[in-house]
Amino acid sequence: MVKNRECFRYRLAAVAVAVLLLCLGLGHPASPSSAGTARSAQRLREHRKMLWMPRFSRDFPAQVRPPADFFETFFSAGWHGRRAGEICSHELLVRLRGELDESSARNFFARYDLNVIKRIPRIDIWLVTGSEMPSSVFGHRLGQDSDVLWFEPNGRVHTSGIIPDDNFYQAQQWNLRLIGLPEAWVFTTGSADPIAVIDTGVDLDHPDLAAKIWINAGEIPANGQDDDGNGYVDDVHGWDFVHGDAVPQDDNSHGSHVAGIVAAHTDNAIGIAGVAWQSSIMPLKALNSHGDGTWADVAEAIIYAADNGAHILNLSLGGEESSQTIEDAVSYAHSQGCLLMAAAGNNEFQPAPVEYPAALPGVLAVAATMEDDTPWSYSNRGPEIDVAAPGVDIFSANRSGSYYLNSGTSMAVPHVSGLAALIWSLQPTLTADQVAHAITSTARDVYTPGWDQRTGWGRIDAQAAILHLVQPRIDIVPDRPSILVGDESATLTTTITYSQSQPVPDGLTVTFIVTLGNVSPQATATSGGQVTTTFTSTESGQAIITASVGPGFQDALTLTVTPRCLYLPVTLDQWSGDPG
Ligand SMILES: [Ca+2]
Ligand SMILES: [Ca+2]
Ligand SMILES: [Ca+2]
Ligand SMILES: [Ca+2]
Repeated sequence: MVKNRECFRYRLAAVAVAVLLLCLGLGHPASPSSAGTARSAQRLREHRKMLWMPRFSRDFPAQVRPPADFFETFFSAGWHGRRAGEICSHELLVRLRGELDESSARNFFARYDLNVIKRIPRIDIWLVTGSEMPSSVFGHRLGQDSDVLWFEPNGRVHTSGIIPDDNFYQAQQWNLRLIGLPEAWVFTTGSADPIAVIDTGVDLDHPDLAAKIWINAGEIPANGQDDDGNGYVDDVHGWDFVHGDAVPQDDNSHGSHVAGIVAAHTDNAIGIAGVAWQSSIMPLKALNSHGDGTWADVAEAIIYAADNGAHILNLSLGGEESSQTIEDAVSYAHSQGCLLMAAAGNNEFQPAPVEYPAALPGVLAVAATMEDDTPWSYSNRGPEIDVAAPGVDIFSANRSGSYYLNSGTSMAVPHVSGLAALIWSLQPTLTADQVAHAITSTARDVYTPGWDQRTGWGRIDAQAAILHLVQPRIDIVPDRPSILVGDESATLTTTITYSQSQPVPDGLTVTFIVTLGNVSPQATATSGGQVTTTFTSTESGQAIITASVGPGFQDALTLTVTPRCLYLPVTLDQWSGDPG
């Protein structure tokens, strides 16, 4: 009985496919190739869609066979062409008509010089590989084999969001992905406002930093005059408080590493990506070539930053004892609307208390966490800790124009500084305390539940921080009543709007989850904030479809899929009268 019903369903599917193919005009030979890229891509999309249907069966009418140029188009546009990055070039996923055991399947695929990599359990799909790039001739042969139900190239999937092209980004910068920056960068990559890096200086000639160094517009370089009257002669690129000159060149590497994390030249095809792409770096050298400095120099650097247009002060430094001078400098910068963040400290004898200035009120104290969000064992702890950020094996700039790995709470701080810059670029009217709150209140709780003295409110989460700022609203609406019959499809329109007045950015990724049936797992919103997707199901039941742009920002709808023919069981309980 069940089998018959399956057959009936397949026949229905066959008719539906035939109608669809005829509607699309795919049953006819393709017109001579003047096919431009767009048309090619369109055909590829159609073909990919068709691949999911059981249309290579012998039982199907001749007109639903693939058009003559099907495989040629498929392999040239989809396999060898510009979408190559989306496809595992030597791998196919194949569904066979019958269920074969492993050795029979190996024999079957050997006829096509394909080796079995594995079978995906439950859904009976084989992952196979060929030593040679399959050609259109090959594809045609495989497609014509009546034992093959369908096949498709093994595709690649990736996280959503903006992927910068810097060549070390994918291999080395796990830290940026971990804190949700690709998703945050869709909304903002920052503004040009400077971030003060109070440190050992910055490599002013580094290929990933040189173009990012702050320029003091009011100062004429090298004329021996304090043109802008700020008390510093020729301070075009900040100041070196250690040597008392206008060249805050890094002679240690620590400052370049920190500067690279916060705002390296990003998406420039070289080196690394930074957290805040657009921000400029105000290098203020207050630490010498050994990484040591004095409270006097640090305090003066803080005041310089506050007076010369920096609202974010990165202090990847600390001392065990406080000083009135540093407290006064911090208070002054705070009164000028600055947000200061500092390193908790790296003491090998743990537990060790939070260092200064991180331990001061009005300074965000940053602890370091590992790739798995556990606290770094050397990271200082205490009641002053506000947040944590990645700080171990961080890849960033070296002073000689190169790059290196470094670890410490110093490396954690610039992640937070960069996030502050992203937040402020979206909402410039926020106060420093509001920016700090946006960071701490959206941090991901790690280590022990709730605030804890090793990770504070948790590891920073740029995606969550930006989404909470923007407060997107998501509405998912079907194009038809909520009941689908048989294999009917529904078009779902998802609209994203902001409570803020900003337009929805290009490239915002909407993720779909279904409890039954199919819908493409991700789609990218157009600049109008809309995404259209198609829902289909070959099974009956209730499908809950959730559209989300990030944790907590989602909408769901329910569709009911019913069989096309209902089999109503009829039971004769009793028989009365004469059957006559
Ligand atoms: Ca000056
Ligand atoms: Ca000058
Ligand atoms: Ca770069
Ligand atoms: Ca915690």
